[in-house]
Amino acid sequence: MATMNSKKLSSQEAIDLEEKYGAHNYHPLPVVLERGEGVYVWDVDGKKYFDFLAAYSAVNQGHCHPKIIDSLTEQAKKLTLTSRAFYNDTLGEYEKFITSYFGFDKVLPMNTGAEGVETAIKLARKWAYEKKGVAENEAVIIVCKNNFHGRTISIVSASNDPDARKNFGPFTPGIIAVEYNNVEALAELLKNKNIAAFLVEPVQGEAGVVVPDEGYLKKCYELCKKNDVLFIADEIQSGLGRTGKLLACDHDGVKPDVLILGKALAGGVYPVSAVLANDEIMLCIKPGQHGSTYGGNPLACRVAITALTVLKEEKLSENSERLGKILLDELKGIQASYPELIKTVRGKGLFCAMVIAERNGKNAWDVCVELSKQGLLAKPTHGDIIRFAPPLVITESQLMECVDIIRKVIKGF
Ligand code: IF1
Repeated sequence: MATMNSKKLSSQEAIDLEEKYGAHNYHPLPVVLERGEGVYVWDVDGKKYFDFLAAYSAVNQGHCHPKIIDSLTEQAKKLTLTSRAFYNDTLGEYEKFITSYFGFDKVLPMNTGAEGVETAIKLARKWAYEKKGVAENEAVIIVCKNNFHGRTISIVSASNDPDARKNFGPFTPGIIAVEYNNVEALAELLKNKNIAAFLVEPVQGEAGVVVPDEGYLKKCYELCKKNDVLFIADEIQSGLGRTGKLLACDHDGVKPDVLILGKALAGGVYPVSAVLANDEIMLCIKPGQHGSTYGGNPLACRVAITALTVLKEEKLSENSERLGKILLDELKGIQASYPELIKTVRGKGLFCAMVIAERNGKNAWDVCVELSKQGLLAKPTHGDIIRFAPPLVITESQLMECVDIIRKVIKGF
C-alpha cells in the first residue's frame, strides 16, 4: 500500500486526514493547497488562486520568494541551531542589521508573534519595577478592546473575545482594556501611576482592519510619554509594508518605545519574531531572565535579513501604498453598487476589509467560498468581515483581475 507521502492525495483525502488526526482548532475553507509562488497558490487539483490572505500578512514578499528560499536552503546546509549557550557567526550580524534597519539600540529575537508580545510584556513589567519604580507585582498593562495579540494565556487574558477566553481561565492579572481609537479614555486610565505600558495594534487586524483616526497613535504616544508609560506597537500584522509604510506607526510619525515584529519578518518561510527597544528598556533583562531554544537561530537570522532586504529592494511598502489606494477605491465602487450587501469597506495600503450584510441566509463565509471557486482566496473574520490582504508583490494588472473577481462574486449575491 503506497504510503501517504508517496501517493498524491486528493483534496478530500487530505481533508479527511486533518479531520481524523488533527486537533479541530481551525475551520479552514475547503481548499487543499500544494504550491505557492508570488501572489499565486495552487491546490492539489492544479487549480490556481490569487492568495488574498497572504498567510495573515506573513508572505508580504510573496510565496516562496527565490532569494529568501535560497538563504534558507544555503544556511540549512551549514548550521541551523546552536542554542544561545554559545555564540555563532550569524546572530550578531542579524542584530546589527535589524537594529539599524528600524533605528533601535537592541533586539531580543524570538520565534512566534505571541512570544514577541509576551517578551514585550515581560520587558515592560521589568522596566516598570526597575526603572519607573512601580511597586513589585503592581504593574499594569493597558491593551485595546477587540485586540488580537496571540493565543497564550497572558495574551488571551487581555482579550475580550469570548472564543479566545472561554474556559481558559484563570487569567493573568495586571491587564486592563481601553476603547480603541479613544484618546480621552486612555488619558483617564493613565492617571493610574502603576501603568507600565500601552500595548496597541496600530491597525487592528483580527478586529477587521480597523484603522484609527489620523493622529490617534501620535496623541497616545504623547500621553504615554507625559505619564512615563511605554508605548508598545504590535506591528506583527500591520508592519513590514502591509499598510503602505514600513511600519503602520510611520503614518503618524510615531517611533514606539518597544516594537514587536513577526510574520513577514521571515517572508513566510520560518517562524521569526523580534522585539526592538533602546538600552534603557532592553537592558532591564539580564542573562538567564528570558530566552528560547530557537530564538535567534542562524537559519532565522539569515532568512530575516533577506526578507527585510527584499522588502526594501523591491519597494514593497511603496507598492502597498500605491495599489492599496486603488484597491480601496475599487472596493468602495463595488460597495456603492451593492449597498444592501456591503455595509462598509476600509483599509490602509494593501490591508483592506469588506463588511458583508447577511442576505437570504448568505454571509461572509459563503462569499469566500464563491470567491475561492472564482480563483481568489480570502477568509472571513468575526463572521461578517472579509479581509483583503494580498502579498505586497502584486502588480496593478493582477490587482485589477482580483477586483473583477470580487465584483463578479458580489454581483452574484
Ligand atoms: C491564528 C489575524 C488572528 C497578530 C498580531 C500577534 C499575533 C498575531 C497583531 C500572534 C497573529 C494570526 C494568528 C492566527 C491567525 C492570525 C490572526 F489577526 F492575523 F487574523 F488569529 F487573529 N499580533 N495573528 O495578528 O502571532 O503567535 O500567531 O505568530 O492564531 O489563527 P503568532
